[in-house]
Amino acid sequence: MEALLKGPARLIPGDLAELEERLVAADLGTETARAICKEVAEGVHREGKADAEILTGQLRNAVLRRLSKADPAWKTASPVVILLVGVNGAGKTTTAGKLAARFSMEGRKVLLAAADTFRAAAEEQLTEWAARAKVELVRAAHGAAPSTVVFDALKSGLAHGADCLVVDTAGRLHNRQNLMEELHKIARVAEKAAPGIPQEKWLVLDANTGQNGLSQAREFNKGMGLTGLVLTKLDGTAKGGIVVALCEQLGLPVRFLGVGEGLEDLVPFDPPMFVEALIPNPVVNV
Ligand SMILES: Nc1nc2c(ncn2[C@@H]2O[C@H](COP(=O)(O)OP(=O)(O)OP(=O)(O)O)[C@@H](O)[C@H]2O)c(=O)[nH]1
Ligand SMILES: [Mg+2]
Repeated sequence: MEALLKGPARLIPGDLAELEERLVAADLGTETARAICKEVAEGVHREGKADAEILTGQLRNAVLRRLSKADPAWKTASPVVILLVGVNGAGKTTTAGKLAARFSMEGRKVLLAAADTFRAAAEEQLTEWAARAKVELVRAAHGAAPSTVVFDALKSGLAHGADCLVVDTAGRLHNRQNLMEELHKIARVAEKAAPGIPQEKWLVLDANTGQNGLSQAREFNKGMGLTGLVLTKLDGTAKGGIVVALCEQLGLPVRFLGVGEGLEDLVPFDPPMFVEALIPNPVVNV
């Protein structure tokens, strides 16, 4: 912010252009970046002056306003079923393991369902996560229909008092009709086992995907009606701004952020904390 401000007490068009450039570089997308800059300029105008602190404050407010409010209803549903979907390698299996560990620590009886029956290695991977998270796992014979695994998991899980089912699915491209249909089938079959299930359909997105993540989210949302997002690999990118663009353009709540490969590297999305991390305090020269 200090570096951005050329004049000591006011914001000039050059400053705004540079701010916009930086927001775009942080992956907020041109549309969102432009709208935020406009709001910041108006805010600074209202304040009557522009120093780094005022600018930071205005910028934080403009971003915070765009971050969707999380709706905590899913936390209290019992049993709650969470379906994790997304493109290949986004971090679904890792997130399923981390979620299972977290929910189990919170005192829930968690069951993991290996509905990625496409690759044998996928079930192995989830089996390892189940062991790490110390939760039960339901898997089927390799090649079984994913919906069968979910149905079995629901039947046996509910019979044994599980109250939280996390479903890992195979990676798929949002434009593959038959693969999207498979997700519908999982949801339909689940609903047969217990009405109103699955309550949650979360798209797992690699934060490094950049603006392409937006179109992925749009397509998945159109195809199956998402209820939330999980952004992964935020530990390896300085481009967390994609979260802002996603919230603004899709209006979907971000549920969790993946910040590493370990069991505990998953944090609930907290808008004010996120904004502080995205826009740090200005350096005060003494
Ligand atoms: N640094 C970092 N790596 C992550 C994170 N989440 C997942 N990964 C890594 O990303 C890679 C892919 O993760 P998976 O969980 O296998 O992804 P997936 O979506 O299940 O992949 P497919 O099942 O093949 O579609 C693995 O090497 C993970 O360790 C994260 O938050 N941070
Ligand atoms: Mg996987």
